[in-house]
Amino acid sequence: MTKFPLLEQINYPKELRALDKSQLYTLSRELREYLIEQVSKTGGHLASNLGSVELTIALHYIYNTPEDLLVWDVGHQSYAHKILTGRRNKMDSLRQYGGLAGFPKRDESEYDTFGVGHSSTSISAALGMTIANRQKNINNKVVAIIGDGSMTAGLAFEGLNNAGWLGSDILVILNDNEMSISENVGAISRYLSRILASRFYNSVKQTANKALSLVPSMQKMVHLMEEHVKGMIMPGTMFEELGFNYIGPIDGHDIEELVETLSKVRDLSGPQFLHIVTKKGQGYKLAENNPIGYHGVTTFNPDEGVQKGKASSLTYTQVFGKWLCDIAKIENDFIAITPAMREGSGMVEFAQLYPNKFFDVGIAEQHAITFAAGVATQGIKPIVAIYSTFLQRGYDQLIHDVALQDLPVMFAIDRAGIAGADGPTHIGAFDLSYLRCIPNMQIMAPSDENECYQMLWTAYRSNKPTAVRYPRGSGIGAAINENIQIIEIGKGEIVREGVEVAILAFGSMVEVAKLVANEINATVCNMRFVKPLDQELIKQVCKQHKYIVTIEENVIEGGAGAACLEAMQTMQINMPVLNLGLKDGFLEHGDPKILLKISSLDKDGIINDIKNKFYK
Ligand SMILES: Cc1ncc(C[n+]2csc(CCOP(=O)(O)OP(=O)(O)O)c2C)c(N)n1
Repeated sequence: MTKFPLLEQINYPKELRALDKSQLYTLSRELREYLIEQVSKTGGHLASNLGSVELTIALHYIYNTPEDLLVWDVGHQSYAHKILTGRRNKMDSLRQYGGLAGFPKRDESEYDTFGVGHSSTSISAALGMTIANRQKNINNKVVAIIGDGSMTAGLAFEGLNNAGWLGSDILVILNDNEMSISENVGAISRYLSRILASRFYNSVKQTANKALSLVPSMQKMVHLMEEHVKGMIMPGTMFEELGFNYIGPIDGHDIEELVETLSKVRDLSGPQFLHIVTKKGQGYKLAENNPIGYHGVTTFNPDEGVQKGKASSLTYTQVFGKWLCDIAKIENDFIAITPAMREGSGMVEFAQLYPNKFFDVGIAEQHAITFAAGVATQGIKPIVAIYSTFLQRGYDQLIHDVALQDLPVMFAIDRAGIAGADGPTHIGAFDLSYLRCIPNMQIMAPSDENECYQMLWTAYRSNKPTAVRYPRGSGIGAAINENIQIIEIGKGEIVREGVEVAILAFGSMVEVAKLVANEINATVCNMRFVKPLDQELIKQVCKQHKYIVTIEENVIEGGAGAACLEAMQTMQINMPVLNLGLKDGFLEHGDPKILLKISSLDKDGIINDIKNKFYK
C-alpha cells in the first residue's frame, strides 16, 4: 500500500486540476510528507519548500500552467512545483550530478519559466514576460512568487516600480514567513510585520462593512474615513501607492482560502499584489522550531532530524568567523557587513558577541558595498563578507564606489570556486577575472586555512580595497596560528622544487599542484596574490624551467593564469605555457569532486593535460 495514493495520481497539473477542491487538503498532506522523505535522502532546501506546499498546489490548480507563467523567486522553494510538473519520480536525483537541479531551470521543464538561484529577480522577469506576450497578443497570466527576504532587495523594488507604472496585468505574490535565511531584517520587513499585525483591523473592517451595507451614504463616508485611517494604521497601502491592488494578508496554509482568492485575483486586470502568510518549515515540527537550521540540509533521518556531525577541522567559513571574533578582541575601528548571509558566512558567533559591530543589511549586495564605502570614508574599516557569486550583484559599486576612490574596504569572499550541489548560480567561477581588471584592487587566494587567517589580517591591515577569496568547505586542515603574520603584499613562494615544469598555483589549487608535482617532479609556486602578481617570482621560475603551468579554481578567461601570461609578455618572456582552470562554460550542479574531475582539475586530469601539452 503506497503512502501517497493521491499524490501518485498526479503527474502533471492537468491531473491536479481534475481533482475536487475537497481533495486538495489530502494532497497537501501527502506532498508535504513526500517532500520530507525525499529531501532527507538527497539534502537540499527544506523549510522554504514545506512553507509553500499549499501555495504551489493552489497556483497550479487555478492557473493554466504552463501557458500561464509562474515565476519563482530564488527557486529554493520550487520542489513541490517540480513534483507536480512531471518530475516526482526524479526527486531522488535532486542536486546530484546529472539529476534534477535544486532550482527552476528552463531546459529542465517547460513549467520552469525562468532560471534562478539568486534572489529578487521574479518581478522584473515576470513583467518582461507580460510585456512580451502582450506584444504577441497572447493573453496568458503571469505570476511572480517572492519571499519577504527577497523583497528586501532593490531589484525587487525596481520591478515593482516599473510594473506599477506600466499598469500591466501581473500578479505578485508575497510569501511572507518573516524569515530570510535568518530572521528577516530591515524597515521593509518591519513594515510587513505591521501589515500582519493589522489583520485585526481588516477583520473589524469586514464586520463593520456588513453592518453598514444597508445605509449607502454612511458607507461612503466611512470609506473616506477608512482611506485616511488605512494610511495611518493599515500599511498595505504602500503597495497601492505604487500602483498595485493590495490583497491580504491571507493564510498561505489555508488551501481553500488560497484557491478561492486566487480564482478571483486571476481575473482582475492591472498589477495585483497578494500578501500571504506562511510558516517556514510548516508541518515538520523540527523545521518549524528551527527554520534557520532547516533552510538547507544535508541528508538526515526524518524521525531524528538533522544531526550535527563533528567536523575534524575548521571550514574556511569558520576560519573567517573565528578571525572576526579574534580581531574584535583587539581592534575597535571596524564593522562587519553581510547581505543576509549571517549563517553561510560564519558570522553567528560574532553577531551574538558584537551586535553593535554586525550589520545584516538584507539581500542587498549593491547597498552592502556602497554602505561599506561610506563607512570607509570615515576611517572605520568595513569588512564585507560575501559569496563570490553574490558579489557579482555589486560590481558597479565595487568599481565606482570602492576602487575608484581607493577606499580600504575589505572583502571576505566565500564560495569562490566550485560550490557543488547548488549549481551554476552559486559556483564562484568568475571573481578572479572580474576583480583582477579593477584598478587599486588587491586580491589574495589562500592555499590553506592558516594562510587564509593570516591573509585576512593582511587585508585588514592594508589600506587599499582588498579581497581574500576562499573556497567552500575545508582545505588541508592546517592549524590556525593565532600569532599575526602579515604577508608581504604581492609576494608568493616556492613550495616545492622540481625540474622542467613549474606550476604557478593559486589558492585551493596549490595542494593538488603539489600532488601532481610529486609525480612528475615539478616545481610548485604558491602565488598567494592574483593582484599584485609576484612578477619577480615568475621571472625567476621562467628562467629555471622549460614549461610553465598555471592553475586556478576560476575560469581560465581573464583569470590568474591570464595575469601570468600578461606579466610574461610585459617582461618579454616567451616560453610554452599551459593555463588550467574552469572551462569556458557553466558547470552543472553536483558533487564538487565530480565537478573538479570533469574540469580536469583533479590530480590525474592535470597530469594528463601537462603530458599532452608538453610531452607528446
Ligand atoms: C542575490 C542573492 N543573495 C543571497 C542569496 C541567498 N539566499 C537564498 S534564499 C535566501 C533567503 C530568502 O528569503 P525569502 O525570500 O523570504 O524566502 P524563504 O526562504 O523565507 O522562503 C537568501 C538570502 C541569494 N539566493 N541571492
